[in-house]
Amino acid sequence: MQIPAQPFPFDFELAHTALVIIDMQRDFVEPGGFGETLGNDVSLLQAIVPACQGVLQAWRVAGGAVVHTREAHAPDLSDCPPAKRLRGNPSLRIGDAGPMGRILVAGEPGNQIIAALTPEPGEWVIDKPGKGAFYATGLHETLQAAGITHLLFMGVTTEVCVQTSMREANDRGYDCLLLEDCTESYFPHFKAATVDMLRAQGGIVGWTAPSSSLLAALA
Ligand code: C5J
Repeated sequence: MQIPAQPFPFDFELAHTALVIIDMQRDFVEPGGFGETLGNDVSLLQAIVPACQGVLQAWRVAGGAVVHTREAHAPDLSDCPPAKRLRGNPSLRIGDAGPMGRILVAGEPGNQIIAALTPEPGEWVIDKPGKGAFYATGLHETLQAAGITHLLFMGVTTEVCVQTSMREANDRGYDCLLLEDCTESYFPHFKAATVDMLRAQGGIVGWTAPSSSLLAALA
């Protein structure tokens, strides 16, 4: 398959490509979670949910592999360095009790993927303690074992966990494409800058394309 993309068309084989959905969990998208404790307007992120849903549905129908990630820490916070927990002045820190349970802790209501994108049996769900999906997760080994060479990214937030994961993937040899309308930031100018820089210099980190290009190829 080939889809129009920037900086040039993106070629991929369905059998060797995974859709990677970064951190579409209640902690970031709904009020009362980690995103809001940092002072952010989470409604900005809710705008991409229909586009993400459309891509996920089409990808499932096509039979492509799906990875869902969650930024999640163990209940004893043994995988949360103090440098992360103590940074800044949030209204609640990681591990504190909030309206959706303990902030950014695995198994809590706020840590679940939003209902619109609930993982289906057979899809990979990766809990990651860092911003990048490849740090301390075993994701690379899982993808290698499945023969995955190409990754399509969507999710939040563009300049933090999405960008970090895409850079990690690029360094590990994956060809990566970011679906522009399926990612969002609490800071729209950060999203715009990230999309620009990922595909600059001949696709130094990867490609970007609107989801309509992928949907047209899958139709
Ligand atoms: C952040 C993320 N923004 N999923 N996490 O802290 O991007």
